[in-house]
Amino acid sequence: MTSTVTDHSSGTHVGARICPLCEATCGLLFELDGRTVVGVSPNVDDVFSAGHSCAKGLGLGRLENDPDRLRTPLIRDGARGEFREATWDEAFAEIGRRLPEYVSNDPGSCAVYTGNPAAHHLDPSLYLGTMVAALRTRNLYSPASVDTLPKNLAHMLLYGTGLGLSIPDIDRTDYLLLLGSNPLVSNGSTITAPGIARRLSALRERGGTLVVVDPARTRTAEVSDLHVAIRPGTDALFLLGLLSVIAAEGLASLGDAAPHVDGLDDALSIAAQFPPAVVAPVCGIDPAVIFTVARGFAGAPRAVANSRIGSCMQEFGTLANWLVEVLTIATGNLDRPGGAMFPMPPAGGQNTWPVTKTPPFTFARWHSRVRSLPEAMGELPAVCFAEEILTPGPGRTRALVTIAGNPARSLPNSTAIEKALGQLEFMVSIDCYVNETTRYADVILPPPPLATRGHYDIALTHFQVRNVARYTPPLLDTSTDEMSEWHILLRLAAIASGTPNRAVGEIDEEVAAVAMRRAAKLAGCGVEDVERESARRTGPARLLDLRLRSGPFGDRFGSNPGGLTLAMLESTPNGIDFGPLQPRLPEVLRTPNGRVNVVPKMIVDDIPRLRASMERSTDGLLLINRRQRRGMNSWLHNALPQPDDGQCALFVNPDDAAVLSVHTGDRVDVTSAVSSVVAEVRVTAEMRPGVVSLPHGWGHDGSGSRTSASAAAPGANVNALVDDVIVEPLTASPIFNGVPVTVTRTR
Ligand SMILES: Nc1nc2c(c(=O)[nH]1)N[C@H]1C(S)=C(S)[C@@H](COP(=O)(O)OP(=O)(O)OC[C@H]3O[C@@H](n4cnc5c(=O)[nH]c(N)nc54)[C@H](O)[C@@H]3O)O[C@H]1N2
Ligand SMILES: Nc1nc2c(c(=O)[nH]1)N[C@H]1C(S)=C(S)[C@@H](COP(=O)(O)OP(=O)(O)OC[C@H]3O[C@@H](n4cnc5c(=O)[nH]c(N)nc54)[C@H](O)[C@@H]3O)O[C@H]1N2
Ligand code: SF4
Ligand SMILES: [Mo]
Repeated sequence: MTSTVTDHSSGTHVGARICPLCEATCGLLFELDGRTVVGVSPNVDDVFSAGHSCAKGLGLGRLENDPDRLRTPLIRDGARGEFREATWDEAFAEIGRRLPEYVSNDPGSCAVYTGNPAAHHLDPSLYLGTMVAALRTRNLYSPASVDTLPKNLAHMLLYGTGLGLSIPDIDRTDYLLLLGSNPLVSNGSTITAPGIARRLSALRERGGTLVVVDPARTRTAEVSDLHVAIRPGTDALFLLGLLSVIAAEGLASLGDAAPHVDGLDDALSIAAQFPPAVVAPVCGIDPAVIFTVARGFAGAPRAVANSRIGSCMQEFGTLANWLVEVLTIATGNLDRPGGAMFPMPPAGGQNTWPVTKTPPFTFARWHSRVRSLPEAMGELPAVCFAEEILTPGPGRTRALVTIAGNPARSLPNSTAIEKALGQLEFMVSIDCYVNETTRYADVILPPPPLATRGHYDIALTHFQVRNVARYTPPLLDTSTDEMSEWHILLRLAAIASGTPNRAVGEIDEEVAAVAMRRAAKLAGCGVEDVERESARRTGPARLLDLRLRSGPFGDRFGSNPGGLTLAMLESTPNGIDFGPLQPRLPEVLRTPNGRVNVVPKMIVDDIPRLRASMERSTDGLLLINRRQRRGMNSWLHNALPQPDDGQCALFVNPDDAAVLSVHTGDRVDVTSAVSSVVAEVRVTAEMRPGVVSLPHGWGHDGSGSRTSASAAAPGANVNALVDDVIVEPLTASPIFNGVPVTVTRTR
């Protein structure tokens, strides 16, 4: 099927659409009958995903057509009143009446929480900043600090930017060491590689090796050559063990990166203090495994290590993520095909923009009010969210705007989060459901149908395993009762600025003027050239066009004929492939001296804490998390059929089940230092002994939500158990992988 066709005979129409749900960014085809999505199929012609998709993407029609989905703004009547449907004008009038106080009288008292889908969509990616500036607040939160922050910090210290991550070149490697990730379920994270299962089988078919380090025998572990069932939270020790072998056996070599790297010997002498015989018992594995992996990794022609959420959101997350890079660097695998490489995001990014002065170190530039926890990349750690609302005093958060987020289920200590949401004086949510979070809002503004939006995943192009540019244009205009998210954000900005009647188009011109000046500078041309070239566009399409044309493949507004423009992508909805990743050292580095310092003091200073942890008792159960194929964090459970009731069960190893005298189907209380939840047991050898697991994003209970299907099978909310006080100290990230718990049969 071609990507954009109109079938006049039946009145239906098919158009290309990049899936906005996960990091794989698959190309799909939407079949529309009028404004209704009647079919979704994989786009076999997409240059990147080549026909890959999954049940979630193919279920987008169900999501769009879910009867529980909001299509009209809602306003809460009175303090504890019910929601009522409202017009857009009424909704903005209510916001206009109540929001400005938190900007003009008490700046900073309105916080903003931006959820995961906002990171995928163009409108919030390009216009959120305008609204935040108008709100005059630094109280910004997002899942970044419950998802990737330890990895971002390690990369910031080593390579100079938090988003410019090194990516495993999985299509060309011979040895992939994967820690704390289950891509056969998640479809990959901080690696954008649609059809990752196929890519991993290709690795093994060409004689390569896949090693999976995970306390659970996941689907990915099942297809690996070696599964290392590590004890949660011990990845840093395991990695030090590998490096100690590499040091002792003289296997280290910087390869072509040598001229740009300092401090490797210091890193290796640290590692030498953690030989396999010392670390293996704490990791709960055989020391021989560490020798095997170290020799295999160092001996492979091309090898790369990669870590994700299991080794980020844990007690030693920053150390572990730093060591992943050190291992890759120490074996000569940084910045070479088959190793760890830096993508070239076509719409530009911190590591493509030229260095004019020392780049800012975007960490700990300010601190939170209550606990003095450090800012990271412009945001406060999400573990501050509840206390900033609940703790009295000047600067208290009194109002909140949420965009595409469900902090009541995504953030640790949900009891405190919900208490805090309940104490807000005013709350606006831009969201398509009344869920565990938005039920506390005073006004809810629904986003328009997917088919009305253009899609280009700006953030994820930083993580692509090939340099690819794809844009799928809107397939429909917004109808009179719908509003695009950029309009919503700019209307909120106008209200927050005290000019509620200002036209959205006027604010957009102001935003674009700044973007045009920047684009002109990047492209090395005059602003008049940029203005002339982008005269016919407005909104997100104009801002994206400016970024593409001034980006690394761009046409520079005419001075690089044949270069990339949005118009080019509009006429090629299957995308343009610029080929495999290319070496980028040293131009990619944004560290103060333009070099890689392998032993950043901030991280190395954390080693004594790691060493001290080795003395602790390893008795007791540790809770970890898992993802599910039909879920996307907390929000697909209502619209997509879920496989079975038991999918939310607490997974327990048979040995532990025997000690606890529990069986599959029993109900148990799972209790942490913070709270307790009830879950059903599933006894399975998937878990290593001493480790139990629950999925996150469940707990669709309590009153006030309007998600009828998921309320019928609510599941247990794992974040009720996760601590927001005991955190990973460098980044203040929650430790949801490795929560000490007790499990007892429910009475
Ligand atoms: N189907 C589906 N896909 C998704 C999502 C979803 O909810 N559902 N969410 C999306 C999002 S937002 C993200 S960020 C990505 C995340 O993508 P991934 O990082 O691949 O996420 P998980 O599948 O949770 O895999 C984490 C793994 O870490 C393991 N683990 C737990 N503790 C430890 C530990 O201490 N050490 C080690 N080595 N491993 C540990 C767990 O057993 C689990 O298998 O997935 C995305 N894709
Ligand atoms: N214990 C534990 N906690 C975790 C994790 C874990 O593994 N374990 N994973 C963490 C991770 S990696 C992440 S990313 C976070 C996710 O944290 P959140 O982003 O807070 O949670 P989501 O469930 O993704 O919520 C998405 C929200 O966006 C709404 N939405 C969907 N599409 C749109 C849209 O187009 N526009 C608007 N305006 N709204 C939309 C949905 O209705 C839903 O309310 O959870 C984190 N929390
Ligand atoms: S793998 Fe991810 S991007 Fe692809 S169809 Fe599924 S949810 Fe969408
Ligand atoms: Mo995430």
